[in-house]
Amino acid sequence: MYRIRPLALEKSKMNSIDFKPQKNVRVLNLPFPKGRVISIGDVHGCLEELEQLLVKLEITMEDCVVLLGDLVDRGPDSEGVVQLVKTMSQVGDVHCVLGNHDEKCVRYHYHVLKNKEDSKYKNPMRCPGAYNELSEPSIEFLAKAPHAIFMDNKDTKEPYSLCFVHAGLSPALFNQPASAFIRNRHFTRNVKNNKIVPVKSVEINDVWFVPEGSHPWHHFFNGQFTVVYGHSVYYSPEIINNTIGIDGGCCFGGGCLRAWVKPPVGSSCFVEVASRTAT
Ligand SMILES: [Mn+2]
Repeated sequence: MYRIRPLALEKSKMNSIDFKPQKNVRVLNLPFPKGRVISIGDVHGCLEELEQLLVKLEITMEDCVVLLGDLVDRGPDSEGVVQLVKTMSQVGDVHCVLGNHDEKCVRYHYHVLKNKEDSKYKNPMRCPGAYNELSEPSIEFLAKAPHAIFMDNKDTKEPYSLCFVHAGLSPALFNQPASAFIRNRHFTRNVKNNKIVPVKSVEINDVWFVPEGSHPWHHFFNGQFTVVYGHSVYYSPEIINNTIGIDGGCCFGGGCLRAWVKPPVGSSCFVEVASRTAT
């Protein structure tokens, strides 16, 4: 049986900038493509919207497509989305970073496999929503997804380097643990030592609350490259401090599935399809 390590060790090659990933962080370095760089926000099982967006984008073999993770959960067809992305990645320059919902299914599966080996082993997790919909090959595909994808503009004519992550980068700490790439949200400045530290948000009746004086991670970001991320829903693109948040909340009613499109020359733009889910 295929063994899945939730966070497999892989040596990173991301040394050319001030970014030293920890050893269980998977970083994929990609060259800038000949064609466009196209990044797509959280799909969350919304297969129809993904298909519609791909048609609208008229993707060619020269384009590089990066999905920002959270392919699964919430929407109607998690397995269909993973299968489509997997097939695309086998034929074209198509990649996907790991999202927190994807990682949860992978981690749950790890415990299921341990339980199969030893029936006394108790799975400590609750079964994630999408887990029972997913085939084992799909879970294996998600398990291999990198935490970050980096395109270095060194020795190219590109004006900036690009980093793709699901949730974000710790503003003052690039050397962040694997879980931060897929869960980062709010930070605050610690008044005692002036350090920027993550804060916990609390969910009450579907509304998330954060302590006063905390801000999304990208408000503190000062990296010398552009970060494109998903995870936090913005009904119009969130562009601050070299960061671009593109999750349009497709799986929630009234949102959209959004792509950020950077052509080889000229300005970038956004392409959207409306969410099919009613509000
Ligand atoms: Mn997420």
